[in-house]
Amino acid sequence: MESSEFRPLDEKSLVEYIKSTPSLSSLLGDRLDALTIKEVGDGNLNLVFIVVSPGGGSFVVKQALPYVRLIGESWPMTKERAYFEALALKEHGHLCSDHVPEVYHIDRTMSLIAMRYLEPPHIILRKGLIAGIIYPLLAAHMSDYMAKTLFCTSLLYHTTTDHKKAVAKFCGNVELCRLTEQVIFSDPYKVSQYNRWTSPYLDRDAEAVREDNVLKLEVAELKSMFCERAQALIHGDLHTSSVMVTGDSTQVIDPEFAFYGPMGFDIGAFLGNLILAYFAQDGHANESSDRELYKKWILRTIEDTWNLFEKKFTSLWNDNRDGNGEAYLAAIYNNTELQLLVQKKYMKDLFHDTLGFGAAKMIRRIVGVAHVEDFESIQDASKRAYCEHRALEFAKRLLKERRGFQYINQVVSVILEMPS
Ligand code: ADP
Ligand code: SR1
Ligand code: MG
Repeated sequence: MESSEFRPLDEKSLVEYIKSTPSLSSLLGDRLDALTIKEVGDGNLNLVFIVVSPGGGSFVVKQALPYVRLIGESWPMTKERAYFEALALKEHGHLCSDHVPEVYHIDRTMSLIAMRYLEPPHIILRKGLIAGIIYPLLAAHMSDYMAKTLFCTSLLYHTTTDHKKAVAKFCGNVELCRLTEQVIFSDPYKVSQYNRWTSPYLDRDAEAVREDNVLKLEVAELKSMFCERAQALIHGDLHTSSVMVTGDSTQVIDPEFAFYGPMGFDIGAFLGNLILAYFAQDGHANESSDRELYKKWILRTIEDTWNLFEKKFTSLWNDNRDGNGEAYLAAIYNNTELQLLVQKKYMKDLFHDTLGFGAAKMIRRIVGVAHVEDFESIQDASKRAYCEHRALEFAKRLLKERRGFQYINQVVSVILEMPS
């Protein structure tokens, strides 16, 4: 049942909402009088309530407010984002149900989604990376998620007619795309009221970003690709706080920025955030752990994620060569040599897009509006600035020199070579 008008919920009014919504109350049995409800939203944008009934039923309710929570009501933002998040969760869940929480209920008027509660020991991956926890299946799971969702929403799998229809469905998420355009591709490269950095240590670094013509040329190319290339249905915000994990489960949440965009934006977001986690480790090292082994695991995960992604994506391509995909018609790309050439070029371009977007995502987290806990949790400002400076220097180099890399292990070698 849809509500007739929007109203922001709190822990009390949510109980009434659940009682009047059979698709939700039926998940909780008949003990609606004794629900435990807690607002746990620690993201930048929305309210998130965990609902648990004494009988054991549970779900999460996520509601979008008409502004950016991180900043407040002075930064209005469409609450329609909840509708696009629900659409993307459903579409990606259909393609990769192992790694996307099930959606139980959508109320477009209330800008609200109810979904599976990813119960403890699930935690946000970024927090696990800060705590130094190893996730042996992370690369396998994330490469699976990205290969399936990106391949199966691209023209390698769909007809151009189906693709255009799907693109049109997500065009309405324009405000969220414009937010990304601003905070990733524009603000870090100019003076903006929202930018911040670890001052005074990084004052010169922030200024250098604003004065770097080569960097500005490169970021313009990425911005244009982000705005113009409807390559696949991307998550749109695939950083390490959009992934919840245990030792054997990996779940991707929070695709409210989803739209048809460049695949490299998702892969780059994930890898770029792992690289941020790597550079933050020196700030988390202490007497009990120097984090050296953990740093090695992060680098291996970066390599494995790309290599497994490439393998799974190309094998989906090979398996579906005679399917509906219209990007490379079988009648034209009709011999093995040509097919290999085409595939090699596609994957090379995707790799370079990935590195470019990954680098841009790193830069925005150091000199832009929304920072990451990996660095923010380093109390000593000079130590934090040291870690951020190295990450920023690496990201600038990656953005400028990305086309020179052929393999992911070469990227890792440059990370290891960064001066202390
Ligand atoms: P935002 O859109 O504001 O970034 P998120 O979707 O990232 O919000 O959710 C904020 C927090 O709520 C997450 O960091 C996580 O702790 C919690 N959360 C979100 N979805 C779930 C879920 N399905 N199960 C358990 N916790 C969740
Ligand atoms: C105001 S920028 C807020 C950021 O939080 C979201 O998670 C996105 O990354 C967005 O860029
Ligand atoms: Mg989030």
